[in-house]
Amino acid sequence: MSRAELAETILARMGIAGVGDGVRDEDGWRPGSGPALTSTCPTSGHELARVGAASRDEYDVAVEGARDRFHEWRMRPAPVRGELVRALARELREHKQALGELVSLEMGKIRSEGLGEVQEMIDVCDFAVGLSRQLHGLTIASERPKHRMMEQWHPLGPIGIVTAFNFPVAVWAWNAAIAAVCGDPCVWKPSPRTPLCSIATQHLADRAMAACDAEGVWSLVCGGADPSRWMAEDPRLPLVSFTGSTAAGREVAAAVARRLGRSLLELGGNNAVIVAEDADLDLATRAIVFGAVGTAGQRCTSTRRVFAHARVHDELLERLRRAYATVKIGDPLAEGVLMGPLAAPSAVAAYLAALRAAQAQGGVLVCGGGVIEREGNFVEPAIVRAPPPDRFPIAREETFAPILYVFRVESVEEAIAAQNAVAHGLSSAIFTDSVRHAERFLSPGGSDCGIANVNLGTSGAEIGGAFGGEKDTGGGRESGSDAWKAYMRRQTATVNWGGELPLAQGVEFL
Ligand code: UN1
Repeated sequence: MSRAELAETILARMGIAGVGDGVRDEDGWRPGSGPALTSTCPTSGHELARVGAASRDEYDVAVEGARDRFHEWRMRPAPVRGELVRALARELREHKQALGELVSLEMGKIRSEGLGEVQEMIDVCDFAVGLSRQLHGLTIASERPKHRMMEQWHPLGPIGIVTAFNFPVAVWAWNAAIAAVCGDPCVWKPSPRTPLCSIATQHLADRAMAACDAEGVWSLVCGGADPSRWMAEDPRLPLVSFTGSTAAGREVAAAVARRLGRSLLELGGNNAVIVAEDADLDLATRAIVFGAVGTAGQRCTSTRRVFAHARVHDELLERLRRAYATVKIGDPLAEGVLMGPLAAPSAVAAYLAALRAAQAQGGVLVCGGGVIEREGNFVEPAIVRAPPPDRFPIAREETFAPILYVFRVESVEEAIAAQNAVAHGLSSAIFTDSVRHAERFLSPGGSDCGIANVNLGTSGAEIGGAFGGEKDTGGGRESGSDAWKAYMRRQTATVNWGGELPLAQGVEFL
């Protein structure tokens, strides 16, 4: 069976036929009349499908549809809005296997990670359904007699969601599930590399919307950079949630800021693991291998750097080398495979260029470094023994590939400083059995990242916490905790239930 036929078979299992249409608005599916997108299988290099991207007019229709729906949706009680998300979770549970396999096929992550991605969607839906009964404000003591002051959270408006290839469906769900219960319809612009995943997900969303009389809450506009720019510049979208590169995020943020809109940015990371002298090396090794090799190093949370204490450095490096030798590379849907292909030939080129730079700057290749001779974008996961960080600028860059730089340090203090000395600030971890080291790492002068873990790796966060990071990661927070507040507008409301009109600050007037 060809890969394109396999895609068709998986989609058929989900009850989906004919996936050329790249636009889904309030009125249904349309073949986008913008430039066609080609979905290419990273495992074979063969075409999976062609999808028509949205033209500007089609994009406008989708945004107008979301606007129309907003006026009704914001007035539905939040727990009733939650029913839509519950219906989506039902669809996702039913089709978890097929959608997970489609993610593997089109994006290249292994089956278990594809299924994990769909599970992450289900989890955030469950969270959002509960949240729909918990969207709460404060009551605040008023200085004026017989006055009540309170804070309420209202729906914000239609929002734009731009997602990346590496989590082609989960990141939409983080935004779309929370936004929907917050009262905001969403227009989704997925990565041009993974249109099939987004089309399949939208079909499941269609069924949930049909069951809840909610057409137009979730719509889809496939496309490349154009629809992202349209969203960024579009005053009809008070919030744009953008996941992608720091360079692209900067453009989006600037364009959104020019119109005084809100952006929620999730722009990658350069994540480190610190291994202290008293670390459990077994745990550390497993966590580092999953962090660096999982998803072929193409998570924004992937582990890219290790700072190992001199006392454990050599042993850790040896354990990593041995563990890397057991990693089976190949078809991400095949049994036992732990690493699939990179997304595209350009990613293979970036991998090779980074390794060339690493070696030119004094890094020593411990293992990997080669391109695998077969169809598709396969490389070997690489470990590089790194010279001191100030002489090794390549490690300050995020290369979306399975390359791990291992540094030798003399203290946790030195490791924390080196860990923080990069532009990004997404995820971080320390392996230690010392309370002092752990607390030092978690203190205000410790890790400067949005995520800081003790005795677990940098990737694979759960949805219950707020997800995101600082500095060049963009500062946004998505998913759990109170990340919902980004999708709502805050209103301070004061009610005078007395017969006088006292003014605040004791001002006398009239
Ligand atoms: C991403 O790579 O864009 O924490 C998201 C993780 C996943 C999400 C990654 N839950 O690795």
